[in-house]
Amino acid sequence: MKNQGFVAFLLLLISVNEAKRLDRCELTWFLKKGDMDGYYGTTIGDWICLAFYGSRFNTKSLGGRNPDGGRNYGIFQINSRWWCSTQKGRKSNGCNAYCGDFIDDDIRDDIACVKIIAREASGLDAWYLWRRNCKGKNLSRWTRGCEF
Ligand SMILES: *[C@@H]1O[C@H](CO)[C@@H](O)[C@H](O)[C@H]1NC(C)=O
Ligand SMILES: [Ca+2]
Repeated sequence: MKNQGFVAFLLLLISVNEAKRLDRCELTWFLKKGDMDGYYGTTIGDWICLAFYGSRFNTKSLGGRNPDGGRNYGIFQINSRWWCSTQKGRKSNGCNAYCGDFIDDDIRDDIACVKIIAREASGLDAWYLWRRNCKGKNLSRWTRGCEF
């Protein structure tokens, strides 16, 4: 695990600065680590693009009420109507998760959940934000310059 030092470094940076906003390359690193590159036909660029338009990379982003009654949580804007429970401490819905865990600084569980969503929906079509802003676009700029 030669990357462990780097993770510790990132976590330290995050906690020291109480930063809620990841930078684009940090997010790329977490996505690659989560094996998101090519996952159900998706690319890293798709996920970065979604995170940008959904939250501006803010891990604590919480959206307003959706027409379906849910709210969108965190950097990937996960909808509580379908994927997590808003009841404190209770884990339920598609990701068997508590929505509050999607607005903390640790995005690994968020990534695990969006993988479930991508698997069930065969990609990112579940996200209106992605369909409107990212689908069919040239996404190379989202990962440019981010090599680890
Ligand atoms: C996407 O844009 C980049 C740079 O802007 C370009 O090099 C690349 O060829 C484009 N890809 C496609 C499929 O158009
Ligand atoms: Ca989280």
